Amino acid sequence: MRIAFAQGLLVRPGFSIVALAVALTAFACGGDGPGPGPSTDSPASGGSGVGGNATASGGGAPTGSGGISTGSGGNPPTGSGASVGSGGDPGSGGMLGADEEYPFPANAADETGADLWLRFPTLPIPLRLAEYQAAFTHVVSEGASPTLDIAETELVEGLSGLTGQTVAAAAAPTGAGAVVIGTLASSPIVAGLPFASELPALGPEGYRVSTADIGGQSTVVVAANSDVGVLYGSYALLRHLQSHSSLADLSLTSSPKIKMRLLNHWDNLDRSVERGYAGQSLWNWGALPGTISPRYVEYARANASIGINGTVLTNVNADADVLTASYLAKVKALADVFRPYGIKVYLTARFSAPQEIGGLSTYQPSDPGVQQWWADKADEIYGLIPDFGGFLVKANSEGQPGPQDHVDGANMLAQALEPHGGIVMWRAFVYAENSPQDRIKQAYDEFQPTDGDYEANAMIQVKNGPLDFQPREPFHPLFGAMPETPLVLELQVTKEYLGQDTHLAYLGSMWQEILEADTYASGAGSTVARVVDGTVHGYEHTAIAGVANIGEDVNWTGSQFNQANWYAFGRMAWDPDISAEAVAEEWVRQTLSNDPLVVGPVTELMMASHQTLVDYMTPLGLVHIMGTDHHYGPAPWVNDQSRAEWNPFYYHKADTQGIGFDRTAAGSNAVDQYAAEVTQLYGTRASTPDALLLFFHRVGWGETLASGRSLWEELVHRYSLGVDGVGVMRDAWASVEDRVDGARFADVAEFLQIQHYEARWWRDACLTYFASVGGQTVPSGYAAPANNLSFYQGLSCPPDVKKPRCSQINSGEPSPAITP
Ligand code: GCW
Repeated sequence: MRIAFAQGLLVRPGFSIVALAVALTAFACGGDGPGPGPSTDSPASGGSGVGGNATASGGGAPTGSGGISTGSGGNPPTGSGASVGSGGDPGSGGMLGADEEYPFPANAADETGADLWLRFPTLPIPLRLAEYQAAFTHVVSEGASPTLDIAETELVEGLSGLTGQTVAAAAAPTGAGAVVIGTLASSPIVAGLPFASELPALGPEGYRVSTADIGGQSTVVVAANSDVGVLYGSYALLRHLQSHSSLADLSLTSSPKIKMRLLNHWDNLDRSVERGYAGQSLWNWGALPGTISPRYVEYARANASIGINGTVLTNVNADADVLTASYLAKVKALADVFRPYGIKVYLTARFSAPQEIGGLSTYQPSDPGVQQWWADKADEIYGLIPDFGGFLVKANSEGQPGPQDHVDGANMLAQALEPHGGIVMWRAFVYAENSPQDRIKQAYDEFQPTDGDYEANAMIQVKNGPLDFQPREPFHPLFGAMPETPLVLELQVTKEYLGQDTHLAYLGSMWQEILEADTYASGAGSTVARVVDGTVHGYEHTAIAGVANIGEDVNWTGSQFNQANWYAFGRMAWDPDISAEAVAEEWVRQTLSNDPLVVGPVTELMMASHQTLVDYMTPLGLVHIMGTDHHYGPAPWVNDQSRAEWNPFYYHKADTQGIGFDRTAAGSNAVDQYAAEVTQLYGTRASTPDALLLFFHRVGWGETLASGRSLWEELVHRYSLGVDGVGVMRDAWASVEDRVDGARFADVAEFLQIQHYEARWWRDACLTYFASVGGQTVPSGYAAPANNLSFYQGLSCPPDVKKPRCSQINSGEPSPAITP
């Protein structure tokens, strides 16, 4: 147990110091890995974690994404310079951090966040600084290409910043302090390294960064098989140094486990962004191709630094115009900017384009004219962009046009792209307009029977869960169910249902839950990660996509902490086995500070944040109870939408008896879409983790849960934990005041204040509603809701995206919700 960040804590009025100390103690422990049981009382507990391998042996032991531990445990920070090191980055090797005392930063200059994690301030700790100054004096790039030039420039600038001395490019190593970069083919020095014969096994994008004796001098070498591998290795070296890590035994060796690591922009041609909360689209179509914004380069650079190697520029709710000649010239201009960073461009293909912009009378794939139109279009695109990645398609879904048959549609596009090496990614996000079938079953029912019917360069893109990017869902049953068809895992980086720009929710822990979930497709251990990286079924093509949260805002993502989700997506796409916590710590070190009194509390608050949000929004497996259309605030009562499955009521069905959606054999039997082990786990009330309880089961208000509380009491408890959890996050953030710059500190503090009010809004709106339909009252020991149900039902705050959206609920003290 460590309570390091309690020091210097700012305690808000109305929040008792005893409660705070208890909360912080709970917050700082729980780092022993998998939590044994389903529920604890700490706001930050991992008790509700679903746990990737919870299905193993039927025990349902939650892995507890919220169970947090920063540091190796043996080195409690005392404020006098102890290090907070994680177990290290499996992809980069070595412990992060330094053991020196960090000085209190005197008036850190205000930052906007525009630099993201690519910040290179001179080290404030003298021993490590001296180590770096001796190790890095010049950069030698053996070989010449736009990509190697970028790597060289990044190292020259990054190393100059970190060392506070001029590190220059040089033609050859001269004396001590050279960094040599190159490929086996471009660099005689690399080709002559003792480990040169091991490099080919690292593949086209892998790298090895280590120290070698060159001409009698110990030299850092960044070696790879391709120029982009050198670029990735250069960023890995900088990341290591930005974390103030030792150069002793330097060895950073890594190759990506997933081949295509893509951002999906839902950006429209008018520069609006669907589910975007960071301003307008970066792509200034009106000014392209003539004007290249410097931000295109910055964007490419940020993506390359975390291993993203492709970007779908346009919304899946597609506009055919992007396929016209004038837009393709603009797309080419972007592709030219991104290429040296190893990033390929993809487009969304509107299925009716042959009719809309091609003048044909139909767009059905059986028509030879339509087939020819797409083949010609592919030729035209590749004539401009020889390394074009391919098409992403949303068809027959939410009003988008499509073929009569998914297989015919996907295969027609695949055939058009095939001669050029392109890929089609066909989305499985479909649900019928008028179907009595449980919505979450429909994608599986439609796609699973088509397994094996697709061309080799067609992939099916599947959201992480069967519903729609909820704060928590089980994994999608298509994972593991399509052995002959490569599946793309689609994650949503933009937090459509998770507080959007304003609420702090680190998604790494949620993604880790999904990636670790066991499909049992080929026995135990067939996790979603192993399906997606091709191990389980031997997929030739492998891909992962993240719906981008990026826009024109100065800080790129609408909030400082949403940057961490972009970062985590890239790092986990490269290595789906990396721990979310290691990624969070890396991000904090690069973005905020290496001071243990920042790294510890901020990493911990990030790791607690997702579970906290789930608790105050949708605990115990509730889903989709957000306001209609904007999906921002609570609206569990809505039941007047034209399509049944657009109503929150559809998902919880609360009445006088109980709450929850029965998806067992007695209900919709959605559980049957999983492998037998998972069907058994989730189909059985007793083995279903509380975290997914109401997703799979209908439960009576008075039924007792593992905690010993009734369902109603547990609901009250979870909602209350969530509110108080935000209070703990605020206190953790308050503890870093003056240790990070004032501007970013204030940005985050302000959003956390809003989040605290809005967590209470969620709690009180949901509890007053469920209490009214269920005939329940809030038990003693918990704060009474601030207002009555009609107050909450009468609010109409969003979709106004100015902050705060809902000033009516911003008053008083939201905590404690669990009263002393
Ligand atoms: O979650 C829903 C969103 C839509 C989105 C759709 C999809 C692009 O609310 O805005 O449309 O998912 O993924 O296609």
